[in-house]
Amino acid sequence: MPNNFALGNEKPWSRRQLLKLGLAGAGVIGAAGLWQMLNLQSKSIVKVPPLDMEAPDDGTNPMKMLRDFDYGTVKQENGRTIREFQLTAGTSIIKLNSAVSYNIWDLNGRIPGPTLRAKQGDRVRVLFLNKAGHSHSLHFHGVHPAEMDGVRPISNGKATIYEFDAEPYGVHLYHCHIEPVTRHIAKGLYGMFIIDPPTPRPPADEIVLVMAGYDVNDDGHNDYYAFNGSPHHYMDHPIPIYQDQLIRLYVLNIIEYDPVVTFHLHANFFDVYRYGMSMTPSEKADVITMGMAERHILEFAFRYPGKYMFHPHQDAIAENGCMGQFEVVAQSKSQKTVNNS
Ligand SMILES: [Cu+2]
Repeated sequence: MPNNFALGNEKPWSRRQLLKLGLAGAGVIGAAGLWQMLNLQSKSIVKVPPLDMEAPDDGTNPMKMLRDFDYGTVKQENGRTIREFQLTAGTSIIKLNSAVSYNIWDLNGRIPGPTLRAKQGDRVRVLFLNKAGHSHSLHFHGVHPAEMDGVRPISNGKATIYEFDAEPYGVHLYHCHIEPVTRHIAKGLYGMFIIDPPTPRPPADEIVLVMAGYDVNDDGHNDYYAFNGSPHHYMDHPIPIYQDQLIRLYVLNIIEYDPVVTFHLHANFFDVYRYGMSMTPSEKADVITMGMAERHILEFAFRYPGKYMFHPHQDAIAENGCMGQFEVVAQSKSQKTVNNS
């Protein structure tokens, strides 16, 4: 295992450590940095209502996760643009409700792990440090050489580097691939991996929703379900969005034990970009069926203010936590004018 090495407890990894590993680049912001800047600028004309950031007291923060994208650190090395990410696996306890707590494996202290975001053609470098007590790995969906497939165990206290070109564009995911994989995923080691197309999509309020399940008594059946880690959070704290604002949902189904779920949006229809691998929608729907690890871009805007639910149409799954709502906030005429200018 030539790619393994032990690291100390420093966080974030120091420049000295990276230099030792030959990982410190020139730090020049090139085309990829510019793309990221333009991406963020185009978002500035998108209207996003203020967020109620009240978080559960266990370290999860579903409100922050909605619009939180990790673009990594951009570097230039030998004429190539590198996008470098750091992911550390750890352990933590989350509260599923006022009575039930659950031990999970996390990535960078959160469940799901960070939403990593690159542009097609970037060189992606992921520094993975395992501090979660068992052997783990990170397997990325996408196209890459066999040695970067992330199925080799990285034991506790060890680190490795996954490096590959970001292709093809779309909504992908990453997850631990150590057996039993079902358990390693269900305990929390997963996240979304977005590769943006060469020409950016139109400006929109972009939101991440990851559906997951929790089997707290280890009987092979989920007892609770969640969007972005916390059961029922978006029911109790609706996601504010603006009326007539284009919403771009990145939705991932990472629910283990249930072979398939649906995603249903109330009082609306959405354009479906399957796997995010197209610039034109394949269909319009208000329910989409998603097998394990399926993920799509769903786009819509709400015509009328008010609260609207979203959930899998398997009601038992919804009722046990995988349920939330949007709160559509009316835009004043002046705001609309600004938005359309
Ligand atoms: Cu694992």
